[in-house]
Amino acid sequence: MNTTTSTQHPCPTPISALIDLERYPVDQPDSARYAALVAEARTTLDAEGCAVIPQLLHTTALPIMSAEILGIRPFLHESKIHINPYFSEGDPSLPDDHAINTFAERSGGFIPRDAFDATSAIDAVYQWPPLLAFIADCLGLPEIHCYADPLAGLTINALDPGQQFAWHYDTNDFAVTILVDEASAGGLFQYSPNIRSSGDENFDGVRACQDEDLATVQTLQLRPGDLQIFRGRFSLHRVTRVAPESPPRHTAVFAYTEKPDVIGRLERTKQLFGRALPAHEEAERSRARSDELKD
Ligand SMILES: O=C(O)CCC(=O)C(=O)O
Ligand SMILES: [Fe+2]
Repeated sequence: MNTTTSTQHPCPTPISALIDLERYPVDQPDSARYAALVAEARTTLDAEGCAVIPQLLHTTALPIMSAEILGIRPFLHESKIHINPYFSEGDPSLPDDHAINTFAERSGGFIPRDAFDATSAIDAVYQWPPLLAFIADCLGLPEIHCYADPLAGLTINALDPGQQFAWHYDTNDFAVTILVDEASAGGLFQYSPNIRSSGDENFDGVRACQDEDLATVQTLQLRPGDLQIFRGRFSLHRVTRVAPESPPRHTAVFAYTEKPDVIGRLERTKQLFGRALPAHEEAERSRARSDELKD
């Protein structure tokens, strides 16, 4: 595939210096190595709802991206709230100890899409067409698109020392994440693979996780530069509390959708970013949901 076309990203660092294309020839879909990578990712996605491409990024990309995040940290929207896994209100008609009525701390923040500079190296990786095609192949999808949401499409998830992201589901069917800055202690990504399905919320299984019964839970050993493909709509997950002595943990969250021009929910956007844009209000009015899940 020709990657030096007119659609080239304005990032001054070439993609070959950001992604380790020798180890991961994501721009050579006809190569045997590409086929092997896709087959391996599909196997672990099917079995566990999660695939990790270790060290997809060149180590030289990490200081560039860390510096970029520091530069846009003033745009961080921080909050400390108590959430249930569905980001919803409690339900007084259900018992107090029901999963829906069980809230835990979600502290931390997001740096929104509109904070990124046009020349961003993180954005260059997020938008690189061969990477999108590779991720779609891993997921068994014909194609994926950058999430058109003007705040949530590309975000940095920041967890400062003492912060945690409690058990929750994502609203996207899958999420793609790159750990950029790791915590020195705590800040572990944990998940319960496919704990719910579109027909079964499995509230008892969720409640067990909330009670720290981790029998169904896996802990990922992620390193900076690893790409994670994750089915977060069906797999309950969290990031454990970052230790007080740790540096902040930063992940780049690459949101993609199967269809183009998708925009996030109005209330959830306000909850996550403290604001919404007119595009969100407009989309809310014309929305027809494709499933009945609880967020
Ligand atoms: O920071 C991460 O590793 C992922 C956090 C997460 O679950 C999310 O942003 O929805
Ligand atoms: Fe999540």
